[in-house]
Amino acid sequence: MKKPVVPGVADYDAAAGGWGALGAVARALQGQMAVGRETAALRRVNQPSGFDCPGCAWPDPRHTSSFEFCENGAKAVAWEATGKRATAEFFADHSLAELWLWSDHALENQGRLTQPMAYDAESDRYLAITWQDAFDRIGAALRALPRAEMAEFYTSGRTSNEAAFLYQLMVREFGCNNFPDCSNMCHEATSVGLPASIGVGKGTVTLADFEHCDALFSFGHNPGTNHPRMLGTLREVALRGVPIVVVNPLRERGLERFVSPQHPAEMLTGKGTTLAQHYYQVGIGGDLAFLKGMMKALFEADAADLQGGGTGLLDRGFIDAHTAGIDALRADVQATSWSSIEQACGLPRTEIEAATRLYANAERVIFCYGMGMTQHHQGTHNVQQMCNLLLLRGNIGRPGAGIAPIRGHSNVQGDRTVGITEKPTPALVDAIERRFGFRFPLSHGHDSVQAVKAIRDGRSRALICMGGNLATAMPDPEATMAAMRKLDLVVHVATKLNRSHLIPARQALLLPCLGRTERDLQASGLQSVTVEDSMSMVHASQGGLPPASEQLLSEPAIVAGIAKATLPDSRVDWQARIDDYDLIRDDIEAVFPQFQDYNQRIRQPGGFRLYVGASQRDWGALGKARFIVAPGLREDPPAAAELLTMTTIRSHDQYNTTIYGYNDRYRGISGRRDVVFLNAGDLQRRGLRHGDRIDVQSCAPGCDGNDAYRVAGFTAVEYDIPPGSAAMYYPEGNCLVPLDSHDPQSGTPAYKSTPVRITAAAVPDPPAQ
Ligand SMILES: Nc1nc2c(c(=O)[nH]1)N[C@H]1C(S)=C(S)[C@@H](COP(=O)(O)OP(=O)(O)OC[C@H]3O[C@@H](n4cnc5c(=O)[nH]c(N)nc54)[C@H](O)[C@@H]3O)O[C@H]1N2
Ligand SMILES: Nc1nc2c(c(=O)[nH]1)N[C@H]1C(S)=C(S)[C@@H](COP(=O)(O)OP(=O)(O)OC[C@H]3O[C@@H](n4cnc5c(=O)[nH]c(N)nc54)[C@H](O)[C@@H]3O)O[C@H]1N2
Ligand SMILES: [Mo]
Repeated sequence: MKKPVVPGVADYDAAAGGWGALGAVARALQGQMAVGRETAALRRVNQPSGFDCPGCAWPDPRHTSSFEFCENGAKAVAWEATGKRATAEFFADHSLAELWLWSDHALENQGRLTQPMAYDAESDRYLAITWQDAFDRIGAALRALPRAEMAEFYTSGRTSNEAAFLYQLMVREFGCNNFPDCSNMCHEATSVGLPASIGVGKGTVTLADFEHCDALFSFGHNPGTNHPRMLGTLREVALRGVPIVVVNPLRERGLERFVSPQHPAEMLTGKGTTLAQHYYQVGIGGDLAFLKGMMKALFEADAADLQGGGTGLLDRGFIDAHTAGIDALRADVQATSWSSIEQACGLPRTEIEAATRLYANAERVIFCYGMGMTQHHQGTHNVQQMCNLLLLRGNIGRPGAGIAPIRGHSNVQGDRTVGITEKPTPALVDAIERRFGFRFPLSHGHDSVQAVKAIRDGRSRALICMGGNLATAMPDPEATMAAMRKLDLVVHVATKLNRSHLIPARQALLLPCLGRTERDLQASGLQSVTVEDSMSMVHASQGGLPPASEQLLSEPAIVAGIAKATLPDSRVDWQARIDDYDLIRDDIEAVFPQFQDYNQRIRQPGGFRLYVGASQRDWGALGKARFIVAPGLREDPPAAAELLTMTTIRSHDQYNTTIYGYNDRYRGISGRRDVVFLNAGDLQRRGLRHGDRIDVQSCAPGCDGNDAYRVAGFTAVEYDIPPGSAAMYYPEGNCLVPLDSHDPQSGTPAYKSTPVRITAAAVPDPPAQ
């Protein structure tokens, strides 16, 4: 039967990249009224003397000499370097009640914030104030709290090492460890899972390893959209004839075929490079079962090989010398039946065995993964089962092999390295005391979910946000937003207006900061900041554009302003550090010895790599790497037979909660985001057709029947997705996810697996115009 024609929905047949990508960049620049500002900025992105691209955390090649083309990096730069401004006049013209009705796209598209503002309840507007007034108000409100732990300090991962270090220093001197962080919603399962497995919470590979691997597995991430520069690396891997194996419920074009804009021949012919030739469409949340299936197949093939007189498929020398726990793992895997594995992942044993052969036939293997693995109830276990599989063949700690969590925000990893953590170690407490002469409490603070709950329950009364859009990014926006309205103080340090800023507390302040692209001039001259990418490379970033407004302060300067107003007896000379960021780097080096010679080493082009023990088979305090058993096959709430499992994903035209536009080119969607991707059979069984309007009811524990956890009037799109699985965009789908739905180990919200009921829309189609 022919599919009905649905506005804004079509099949996309072309490769990723190519002219489509170039055209999209041109449109993005035009849309931001390019006045030479953005194009000038683009020439400096990821250059040795330029700024770090705020687009993603994929590393730069060593030879950062030529302009590396990336469509979504260009969008991120154009969006920040825009000529548009959200001025005091703009805020005088619009009440918050009115702005609330604007779309997320329209809010940010108003342009850069230009001066500090405070909320005035009487007029329901933000009014301009001076910086000193802003700092004084924050200081007074924080000092008025009965206890330091009644404040929450959020960080979004664009914050530089220097700003993040000063921020945590201020919060610690203030006396608390409440550090909700975007990382808690992102790769926290990595930060909790990897240390228990391999002794360090970071990936073990570098870019050079991609030149030596013999197979590359991609689990649950979409580089064509979210890390487009990675496609260049995948292309080179594919051209070496190395198999790329994808485990993902959706067929993602960016993983299948790529036309490289850096290669004229590909651009002229439009004939791209085939990337993944092996694609395993697991059901959403089926990864744990799939990984256990691969281990089961590997153990079985190993036994057969030994029986046939071979030496086996496991790396026994490595396992004996470097690991503990294989017997328990083997027992668990053997006790798990093939039929239960097949049922839980939705793929037949034969396919799992084929994937295992690809793995076992390769000498050196890299596993890359993203949010499709971490944002589940079993996020931590997913990460650890990938480690198990790698360890079984000695694929950690040697060239061409390893685990590669693909991080999100461009400095989310660095922020954690320099102390943004709600769980401080005694070593950190001691090091801060040695350097600054004060001690802070060891007691654990709040992560993101705990912070929102503390605010909801009135245990926390103040919230400071260093960037981000917490209310929209968190699950359960209703609960989160209602909680935020009850605060005494909320402060947002931001570049652009977003929905979180429209939720005023008793006092609300909106403080505009410099972006990565802009010149940061302080008393000692032009400053650089530093960032750490997904592969633990630390390098400098220096903006070159004139600031969007004369009134902008840098993030470090804003932290220092707040600190001075909050801590009149501070042990830290805040101003000296703002005058010269080298002093902040000296502090970082003193507190975290792995940054030795920090100021020298970041002056080398390309920067330096932080020590990652597991890359050297140094397992740190663990002594040995651990095989870790995950109980069962699925920890996400089971979707009863009549329900589907919903995941939430990024479109090609967004950066998290920043909506650049309404197209999702590689999935064939244009001009809209109100869609739900569904399997043809699932549509049919519900008497629905491609293009029908539908309602989505969350059936997570406690949500069924509650309208707050419901999305109404979206459009069904028949898509190549396994039966039982469904997908919609983030943040539109966030209201389906209750606050309690998270990985119990890491607290990562389970954004990627909510049981839902899909029905024809209760409210009929709007009448035709
Ligand atoms: N342009 C752009 N770049 C970005 C971002 C952005 O929004 N826009 N965001 C940044 C951030 S903060 C992050 S964390 C990264 C995110 O980058 P990704 O990790 O790629 O993020 P997502 O789009 O959420 O989706 C991940 C993939 O997981 C798959 N998936 C969904 N559920 C499952 C599942 O149960 N199992 C498996 N195996 N796969 C599943 C989806 O089909 C999708 O292909 O990108 C960063 N870079
Ligand atoms: N349903 C669902 N929800 C999710 C996810 C998902 O996959 N599905 N993914 C989660 C993930 S991985 C993440 S990381 C979070 C993201 O959560 P956040 O990091 O909180 O959100 P962003 O959308 O990245 O924040 C955008 C805002 O950051 C501000 N900003 C931009 N640049 C700068 C800067 O240089 N400095 C400062 N101070 N501010 C700046 C701008 O004001 C902009 O409006 O969302 C999470 N939420
Ligand atoms: Mo993220």
